[in-house]
Amino acid sequence: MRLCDLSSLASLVLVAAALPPSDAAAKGASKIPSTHSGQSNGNGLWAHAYRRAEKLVRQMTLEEKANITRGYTGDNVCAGNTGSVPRLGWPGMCVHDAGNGVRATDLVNSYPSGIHVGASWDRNLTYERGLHMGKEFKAKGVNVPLGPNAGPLGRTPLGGRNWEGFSVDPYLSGQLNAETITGMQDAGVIANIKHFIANEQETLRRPYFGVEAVSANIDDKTLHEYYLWPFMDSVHAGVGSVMCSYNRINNTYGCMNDKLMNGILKTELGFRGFVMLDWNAQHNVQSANAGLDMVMPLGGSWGKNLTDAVANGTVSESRITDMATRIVAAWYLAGQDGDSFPVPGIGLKQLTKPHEQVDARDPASKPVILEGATAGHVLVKNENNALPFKKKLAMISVFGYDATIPRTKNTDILFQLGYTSSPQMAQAVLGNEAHFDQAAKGGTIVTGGRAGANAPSYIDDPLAAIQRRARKDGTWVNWDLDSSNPEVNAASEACLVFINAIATEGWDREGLHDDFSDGLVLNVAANCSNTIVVVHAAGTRLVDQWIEHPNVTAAIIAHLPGQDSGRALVKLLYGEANFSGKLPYTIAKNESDYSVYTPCQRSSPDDVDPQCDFTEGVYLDYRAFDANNITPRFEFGYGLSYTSFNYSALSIKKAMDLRRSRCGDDLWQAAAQVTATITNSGEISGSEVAQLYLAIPNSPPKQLRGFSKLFLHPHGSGTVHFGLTKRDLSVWDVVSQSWVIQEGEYKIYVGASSRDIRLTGTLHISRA
Ligand SMILES: *[C@@H]1O[C@H](CO)[C@@H](O)[C@H](O)[C@H]1NC(C)=O
Ligand SMILES: *[C@@H]1O[C@H](CO)[C@@H](O)[C@H](O)[C@H]1NC(C)=O
Ligand SMILES: *[C@@H]1O[C@H](CO)[C@@H](O)[C@H](O)[C@H]1NC(C)=O
Ligand SMILES: *[C@@H]1O[C@H](CO)[C@@H](O)[C@H](O)[C@H]1NC(C)=O
Ligand SMILES: *[C@@H]1O[C@H](CO)[C@@H](O)[C@H](O)[C@H]1NC(C)=O
Ligand SMILES: *[C@@H]1O[C@H](CO)[C@@H](O)[C@H](O)[C@H]1NC(C)=O
Ligand SMILES: *[C@@H]1O[C@H](CO)[C@@H](O)[C@H](O)[C@H]1NC(C)=O
Ligand SMILES: *[C@@H]1O[C@H](CO)[C@@H](O)[C@H](O)[C@H]1NC(C)=O
Ligand SMILES: *[C@@H]1O[C@H](CO)[C@@H](O)[C@H](O)[C@H]1NC(C)=O
Ligand SMILES: CC(=O)N[C@H]1CO[C@H](CO)[C@@H](O)[C@@H]1O
Repeated sequence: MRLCDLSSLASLVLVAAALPPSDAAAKGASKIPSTHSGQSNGNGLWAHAYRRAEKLVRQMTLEEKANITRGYTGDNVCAGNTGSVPRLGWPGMCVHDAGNGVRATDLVNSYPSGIHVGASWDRNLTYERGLHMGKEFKAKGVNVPLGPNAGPLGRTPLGGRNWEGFSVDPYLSGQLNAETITGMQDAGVIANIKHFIANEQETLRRPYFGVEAVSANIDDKTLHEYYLWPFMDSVHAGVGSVMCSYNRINNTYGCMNDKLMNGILKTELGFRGFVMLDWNAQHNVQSANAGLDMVMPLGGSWGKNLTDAVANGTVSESRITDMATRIVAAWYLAGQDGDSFPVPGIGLKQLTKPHEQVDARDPASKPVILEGATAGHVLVKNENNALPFKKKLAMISVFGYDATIPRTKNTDILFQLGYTSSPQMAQAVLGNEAHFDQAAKGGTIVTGGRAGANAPSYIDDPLAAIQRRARKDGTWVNWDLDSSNPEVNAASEACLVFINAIATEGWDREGLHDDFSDGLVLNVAANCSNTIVVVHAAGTRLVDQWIEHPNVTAAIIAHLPGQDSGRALVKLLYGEANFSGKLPYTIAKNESDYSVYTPCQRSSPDDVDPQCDFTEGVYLDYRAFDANNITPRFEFGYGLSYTSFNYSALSIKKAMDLRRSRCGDDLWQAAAQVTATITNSGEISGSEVAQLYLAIPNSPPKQLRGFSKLFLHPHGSGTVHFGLTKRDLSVWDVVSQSWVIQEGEYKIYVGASSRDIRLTGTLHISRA
């Protein structure tokens, strides 16, 4: 990944100006704090892993090499098991779901889901979550956890899997995916970034009944600047494996796509690990030539076909050697060769049969789970000092199906017993057999459905946590979780209404709000002047039916907190913890405000070749709201706090070496350093997520290119640092097939959200 400007970047000069001018230039020279991500692309580590892998693979026969590129049924419930090489003692690998903890087993923890982590904008917590989840996968004998997720990003807000990823914004997604990958691989497992690429909808995601999967038709510039961007960060972070996707891109299936797997991923990005098939995705023996390295879940005749293909010259033996080497190199990279790695799949036995208890939980992960649960809550409305509560409430009322625990924790046992892909399956996964439409009405949700989900140790639900607090404070608690028009005790000091919006792999959502839940909120608000709405949301959830109601004094988008949901919420309600989450997507006033709303459909009932043209380019979410001048309800990056923050002293310093930029330079080299001073101007301590948006010439009005989270005591101040790399300033040039920095004026915006800009400056890039 190199920078290349054919029109002689050598003579470009960068001039920085902060407006208004500030005296903070001296401070601006301070070093960008190191984060876990982006330390290196692991080149040194890969080189070492490759030397060892080549040595081992050299001893394998063709049949043995082909054997480790395919799946087998094991005596476990791993989503897949690779072949092994018993003759050389290579044990094979267990590959397994996924997103917020180890799926389909017991004695594990349920961490906040991707969207919740995205709302935290917290690099450190994201790394810690990856590390602690990774350790649980390792303890269970999982070599390759099937995550994290950089696609779907969320082209349509209805996307059934958007919640598995961190954000619709490629920069935020890329940063948090890199942290997660580094954390997981530091724990000794091989991260798997998925789904490569443009897996943006569940509708028509796979070929069925003679209808091909949808073809995502994306131009080269959009591909690079949007959908590929977080995969670049993932490769840079040294990710060991990539999962190719079910859909077609420009009419060629993801797992058969030479241009994407060989051309872009392995050659352009320099990915050195292995590409794994999404389960039963379209492929053939030519897929090996196109860059596919491993087939899942079962190989069937794949291994034999590969060896036959070598015999008849369709696939070269060196390609098979490369496939095996990539797989074994990733295994060495993660340190799985030593004695410390358990027998693959050891902790993933059928739960309904006698099995050893393999407890993967480490008490050290408790603060990571609780802080993670807290950090992804976003306060979007707070009037009349509704929150935080004063120390003791005399009476509180709780309403809504989402306040309490589902009746059954049957989570993944049903999955193991062979439940198939259906909405009923999703209900079962969530313990919500009773209802499934847009809301899961059988109980609180702490995750979305299917492959991205896992079973929690326990669910600390909101009502249980409220009751614990009530015992301490002597609060009288009323509740009615069933009625859509409940009676309200007029002496209630606060009425909490819990609703949700569910989503699951396999289906796109039918809408972004449901009448039952909205009606419930309105009915409570009609009779309670302090109505506080809590929305557990597996994706974007519109609030316009009630957000302006004068009795709705506060609203919290609580996302998908994982098993510590209730405890985290109650700490926030009572001010023991302080809101700092910000939306990693835009909440519109109306569905029709999104530049893309509906997933692509077949053009007619006879259409067997569905096409989806990504004609909107990079104009999605806030990029489109900004460009089209549409006022959202709550913009990207928005979130309230119990305190307030002042921004001052913007400083923009060019990195000395930009002047000397040449074709071939490292894209990750520093181009400019931006700093600002943030002051907690309120009376409550709290964290602020300061955001940097860049206006790149010939691009959307603003694009996120930096964020920094800072904890401040009342009246305290601190400096936020944003390091802009050459890549951050670049656009993809289709003609030269390279990243280029254009001449011109680059506006720099630093603020509390994408529309709450507090400081503005410019970078001028011009010929010397
Ligand atoms: C291929 O892998 C399977 C499953 O691990 C193993 O049983 C078999 O012996 C392997 N075949 C060879 C040729 O090593
Ligand atoms: C898809 O087609 C567009 C339009 O021809 C082209 O710009 C782009 O490079 C193609 N991408 C892939 C991966 O084939
Ligand atoms: C192997 O080849 C046969 C014959 O071409 C084909 O039917 C089968 O699907 C192939 N198996 C795999 C796993 O690709
Ligand atoms: C070579 O073998 C592969 C695997 O059996 C098969 O798919 C392919 O059609 C064969 N090609 C030729 C030219 O025989
Ligand atoms: C990172 O997060 C962990 C876990 O929450 C915490 O213990 C640690 O202090 C944090 N480190 C920094 C530098 O914030
Ligand atoms: C607000 O709640 C009070 C009851 O506490 C009720 O009298 C009033 O009508 C409500 N306001 C609206 C606009 O519904
Ligand atoms: C969006 O507008 C349509 C048509 O006016 C309306 O039916 C719908 O309720 C609106 N959605 C929201 C969330 O207000
Ligand atoms: C913060 O900014 C506001 C408005 O700009 C100003 O009134 C206030 O004095 C500032 N507070 C601090 C601590 O700088
Ligand atoms: C939240 O703010 C309150 C009031 O300043 C403070 O007592 C508490 O320690 C803060 N909690 C956290 C987790 O920062
Ligand atoms: C149970 C109860 O008091 N419901 C009332 C809520 O408010 C509406 C509108 O004011 C009344 O019609 C209900 O009777």
